[in-house]
Amino acid sequence: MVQKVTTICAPATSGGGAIALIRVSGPEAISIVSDIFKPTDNQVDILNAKGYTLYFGTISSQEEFIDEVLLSVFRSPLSYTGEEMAEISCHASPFIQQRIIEILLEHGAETATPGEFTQRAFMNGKMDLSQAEAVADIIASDSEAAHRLAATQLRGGFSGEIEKLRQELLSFASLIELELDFSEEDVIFADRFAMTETIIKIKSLVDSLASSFRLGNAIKKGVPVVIAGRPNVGKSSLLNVLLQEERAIVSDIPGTTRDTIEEVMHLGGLLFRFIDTAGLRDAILPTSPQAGRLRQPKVDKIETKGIERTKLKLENADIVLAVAEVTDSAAPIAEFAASIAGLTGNSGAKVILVINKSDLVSRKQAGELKKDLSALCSIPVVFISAKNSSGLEELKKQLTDSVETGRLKSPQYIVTNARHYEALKNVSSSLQRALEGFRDGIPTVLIATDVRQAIYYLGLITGRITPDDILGEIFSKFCIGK
Ligand SMILES: Nc1nc2c(ncn2[C@@H]2O[C@H](COP(=O)(O)OP(=O)(O)OP(=O)(O)O)[C@@H](O)[C@H]2O)c(=O)[nH]1
Ligand SMILES: [Mg+2]
Repeated sequence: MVQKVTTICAPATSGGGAIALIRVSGPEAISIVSDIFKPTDNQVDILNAKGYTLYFGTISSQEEFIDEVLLSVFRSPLSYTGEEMAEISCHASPFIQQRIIEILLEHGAETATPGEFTQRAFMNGKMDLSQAEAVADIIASDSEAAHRLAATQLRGGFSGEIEKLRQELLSFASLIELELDFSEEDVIFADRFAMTETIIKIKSLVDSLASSFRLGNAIKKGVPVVIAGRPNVGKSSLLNVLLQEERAIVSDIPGTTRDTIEEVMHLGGLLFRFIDTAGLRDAILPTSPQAGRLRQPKVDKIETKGIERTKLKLENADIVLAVAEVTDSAAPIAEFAASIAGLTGNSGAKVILVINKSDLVSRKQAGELKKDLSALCSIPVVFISAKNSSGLEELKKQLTDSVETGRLKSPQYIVTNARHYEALKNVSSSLQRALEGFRDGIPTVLIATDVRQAIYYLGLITGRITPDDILGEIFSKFCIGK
């Protein structure tokens, strides 16, 4: 039985402002709205209004005047959802909005579920799945880079790339399927060498897309920057001076910060997520010869937990600011930086060595330390004073330079969505199996299964899973004559 399509309504704007928008979509949208809306111009007939027209009038319920509003009419299929639609712009009083929704419900509309307008737009072919997902991303985008990625996806840039790959694999699969159809005659349509080449090419594109997820995700949620170092070196002071607010407690007692503290900040059109951590003691940085040099009060249970969290954050960091003090000498600082890099696991995080408290030494001393450090370690070194706010511009530059912004020039090749990432990984492993199949001389029918799997996973991204596609390809390209 075909389910009856309902007419849905919901406010499209969130609280605040002067004007609010209420959306109505579905087969009865115009007739329901015409029941409750009285145009100021009494010549106007809303029931027969054309699409893309706008009317001024009032909304009332029986004798109760609710509001003066503007009514926009959209006719199917030229609307956001593809259905008949009306949009009511009313005054933004929560009471007015609530009353209008109630009246719409009394006249036969139903309340929309979250995302239902966009879901209908997808169902009616107004956009594919990845574009529908981008609608949510563009609403949530809060930095220039996140907006650019969501906007590209919304306009179909990413879907376009996926669709190209899918089409290539479809042609490929159709050749293999043809061979299977003609298996008794033992014909070979597809050149094995060319096929392997194509699969290698597609797989490397898919892998490159999947590898962009780290950047895409960081841009969407904020690039995680972990501030780590021994107790008392000024990690919390650095967080505060970057944020320009007293966010974390600072004191001269080592072990002040127990928990991790996260705050976001925009730099150069990117969102960064700074994570201040509990200081790491020598037990965790075993290579340091400095043990015993610092005042080391007994580490309690809470601090131990904090340190565990620091380690966890280090494993998931994109960038680590390894903070040390200017009064230390070059060798132990370099060893400390190496230990921090070791704690980042296999995450491939970029480590920037930050030498704090540069106000405590002369320029000459700082210069010498810098020279010694550059001989000992190859990571970038920035001298700052959290106390005097000096060196911060250089640090910010290092931070933005650490993000592969070059990749942002081709936003259609950046994956921001975990679902897409999972699908791409599945595409890659299916293609890997197909390649191994060719290499090991596996029967074509099994290789075809792997290729079909890859097509299926690519189709999951854009929402175009249609096994009939393969047949369509065969008949459109080959005139077999029967
Ligand atoms: N002279 C000088 N002192 C600083 C600077 N930055 C921080 N301090 C001082 O160093 C001490 C420790 O600072 P915090 O920011 O609490 O250090 P932390 O690394 O967060 O310490 P824990 O949370 O205990 O690991 C405080 O007394 C700060 O005032 C600086 O640039 N110059
Ligand atoms: Mg601290």
